[in-house]
Amino acid sequence: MRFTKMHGLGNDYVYVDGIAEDLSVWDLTELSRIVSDRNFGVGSDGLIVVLPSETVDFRMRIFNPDGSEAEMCGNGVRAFSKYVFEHGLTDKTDLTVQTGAGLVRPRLFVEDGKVVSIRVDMGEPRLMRSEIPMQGEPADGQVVNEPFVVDGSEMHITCVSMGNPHCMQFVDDVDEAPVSDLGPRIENHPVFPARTNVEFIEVLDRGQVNMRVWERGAGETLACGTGASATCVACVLNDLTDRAIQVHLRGGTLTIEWSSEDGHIYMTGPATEVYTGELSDAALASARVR
Ligand code: ZDR
Repeated sequence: MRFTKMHGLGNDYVYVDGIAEDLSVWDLTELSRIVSDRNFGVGSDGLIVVLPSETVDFRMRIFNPDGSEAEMCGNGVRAFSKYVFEHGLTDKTDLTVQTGAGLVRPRLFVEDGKVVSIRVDMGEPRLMRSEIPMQGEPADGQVVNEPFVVDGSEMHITCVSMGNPHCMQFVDDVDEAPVSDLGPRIENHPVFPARTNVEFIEVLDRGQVNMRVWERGAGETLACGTGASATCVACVLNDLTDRAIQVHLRGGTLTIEWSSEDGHIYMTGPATEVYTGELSDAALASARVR
């Protein structure tokens, strides 16, 4: 199986072209566990599969390193767009991609045949508690700066869905934030029936924040595009920043805008191809279904 390793700000994924490869012989859950493993596999924050779509340009599926399938991935969809353009699957620079979170629309900025930056219309954030999804009342209300206790630790959380769930809190200093301690406990807390991604945000000024993320099914990663998008929404809902901000992540910076015109989130940032390789049958043996 051929694959391509790509990343957006160090949030890295193994890409497999499901248009060229017959993926029906593979269990994609197990395949993601294998390729994501940094010792026994390629090493990544998950597996992304490029698929044809009957209605729009392409379909993207994303699997976490633990094998769970997620709805959407912001860094992943930027790298996906670069992949399909530079590997000759399309010559369009305005794409529509079907994801588990609905349609997203990447715009590619190309110089000398290379995609140097991608701006993605991520659609509208979903703010209702039931849409996160999160248990509690009122199901049709927003979760903004709500008191929350995990194993005796008290905090205030703001929750937003970008098609995938995000639970955010504001901290004084992201370097001191208990990401690997609280992250997994919030991720797996029973009030989040689909589990959740967890973000720690330090507001620098009305136009910039630092953010660290604990990703559902993956652990701490260097960056998260849907998390940065949700962060912008959380900052605006708490009146801590303007609607267009720079989100500084461990792996670099994303520009996020929550448009007051159409209510959509626009995420802008780079993507990088690292290498293309071939996985051996022996490494993939446990993922073969026929
Ligand atoms: C896939 C994900 N771990 C989840 O389960 O929702 C979220 C990852 C999002 C990804 N890093 C991004 O949006 O860039």
